[in-house]
Amino acid sequence: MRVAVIVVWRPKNFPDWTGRTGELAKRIPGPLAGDGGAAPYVGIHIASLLPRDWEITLVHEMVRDADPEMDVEAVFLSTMDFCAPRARDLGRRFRARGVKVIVGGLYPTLNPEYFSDSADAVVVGEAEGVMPRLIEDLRRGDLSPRYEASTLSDLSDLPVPRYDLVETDFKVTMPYEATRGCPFTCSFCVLSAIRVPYRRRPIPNVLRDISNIPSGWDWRQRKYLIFWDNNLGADRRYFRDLCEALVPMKRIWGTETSIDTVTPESARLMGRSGCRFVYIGLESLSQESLKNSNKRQNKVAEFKRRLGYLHDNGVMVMSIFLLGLDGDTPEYIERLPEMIHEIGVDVPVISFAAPIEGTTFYNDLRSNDRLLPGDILGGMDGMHLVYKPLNISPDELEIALMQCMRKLYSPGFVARRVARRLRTGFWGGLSNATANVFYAAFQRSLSNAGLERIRNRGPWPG
Ligand code: B12
Ligand code: SF4
Repeated sequence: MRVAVIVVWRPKNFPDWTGRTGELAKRIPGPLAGDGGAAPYVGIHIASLLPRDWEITLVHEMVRDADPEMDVEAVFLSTMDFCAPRARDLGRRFRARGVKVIVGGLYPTLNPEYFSDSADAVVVGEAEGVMPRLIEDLRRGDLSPRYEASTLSDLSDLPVPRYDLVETDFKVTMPYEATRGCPFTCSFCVLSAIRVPYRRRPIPNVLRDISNIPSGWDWRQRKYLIFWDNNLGADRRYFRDLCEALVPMKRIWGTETSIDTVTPESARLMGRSGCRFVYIGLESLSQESLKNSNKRQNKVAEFKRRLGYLHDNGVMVMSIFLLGLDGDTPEYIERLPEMIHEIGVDVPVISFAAPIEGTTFYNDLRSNDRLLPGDILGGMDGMHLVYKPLNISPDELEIALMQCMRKLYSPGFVARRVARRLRTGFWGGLSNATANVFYAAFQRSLSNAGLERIRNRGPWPG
């Protein structure tokens, strides 16, 4: 059978999610605009669950748009919420040509009805358990409209992902998965809507995947790897064993973990095993906002000390901050760039909190009539304000986000961040400078595009 696995993303020509059609927005560097750094894990994983004798084309829309005219008999679409309108459009266009459409992922799990006229089958929950029956039904031409995983997937025998199908357009790392889920339930996180217990894969299987490098990859793709997990460090013992197992592999790696998992011991092991960058959702420097978001594991007073453990071991920290949480005031937002610098974040990223359907955050906003009326799915990329904030006006908050981005990536702030890391070593300084130069162009272009969009639109439409 000839099929395509498509990881749906913002198509390059989509009108106004980021305003990238505007002149200023065109200056966003290609790899970042298309999120073309590292491939996601989901596409190569879904492809690995399909029969080996099928002819599979893998399309990551981060690097190229899917072609609805492509010559296939079936497509497997994976989508998050803000890409769902695009997934639905693609689904309709494939179906109009008689191509069978199967949709799965985080958003179809939350809202399968959304795809009722754009998919032949919607997969709710994890893929592994339902795939054998789905494949059989597809072969027989008799798909059911809904496939729902009745049990949690067994992660002990996942096949090696189809690394051989990844487009060479991705710039650096290849993705791996060691754990699934997260022990926490932060109110804005999709995992508070889709509750799955925290699970780990056997470490030998993870190492097996890492060693399965197709010939023809360049040295960077062999050397660098990223664990696209939600919270890799959540099980301390497992994390320690994984780090120890990685030491002899001599790789450079990065991951995501929560701040409470960072201790002198874990940071030392991370450094020793080659971890050089970590993505930590600090989310806010207002303890009030963190408390309201049920992110109790994040203690603002500990941030600086814990980030220091990582820096001491050569690990660069990238962190996202959400603007517009319920404890945020204009004074807090005004001070935020300086506070972020003060705690030592190397690469800060700022966005609005996105109220993902089904989360506690979304439900609270909806029941208090604070959501923007109409269809907000397309605006859920963190760059559009889709709800009424509590302690600041929406118009002020929109401008504040753009200004925060500009300030954090002003030459002065970038220079201070790079200089700080240079003092701890040449390589740390160099990678920090590279990341900051990229992100400066990205965040400044996003903020220019956002301001342009707000100017053209006028006051906040809610
Ligand atoms: C890689 C990644 C990205 C990549 C690409 C996204 C993508 N489409 O994969 C990048 C870096 C671009 C990205 C960006 C963002 N991301 Co992201 N990302 C991830 C990450 C780390 C891994 C995704 C992955 O491959 N998972 C592994 C697969 C196996 O899990 P899964 O997707 O749930 O798939 C299972 C099932 O859903 C199902 N399934 C999935 N697809 C399909 C398809 C078919 C056909 C079938 C049958 C089944 C099926 O089967 C799978 C296996 O059982 C996840 C965290 C995580 N570990 O999931 C966050 C995550 C998805 N991201 C998240 C967020 C918040 C974001 C941002 C909004 C952050 C921000 N504010 O900037 C941005 C997007 C905004 C923007 N830039 O415009 C959230 C939730 C997003 C959401 N809206 O639902 C997550 C869950 C992280 C978190 N815990 O907060 N992200
Ligand atoms: S710690 Fe991160 S992954 Fe876990 S629930 Fe909170 S936001 Fe989601």
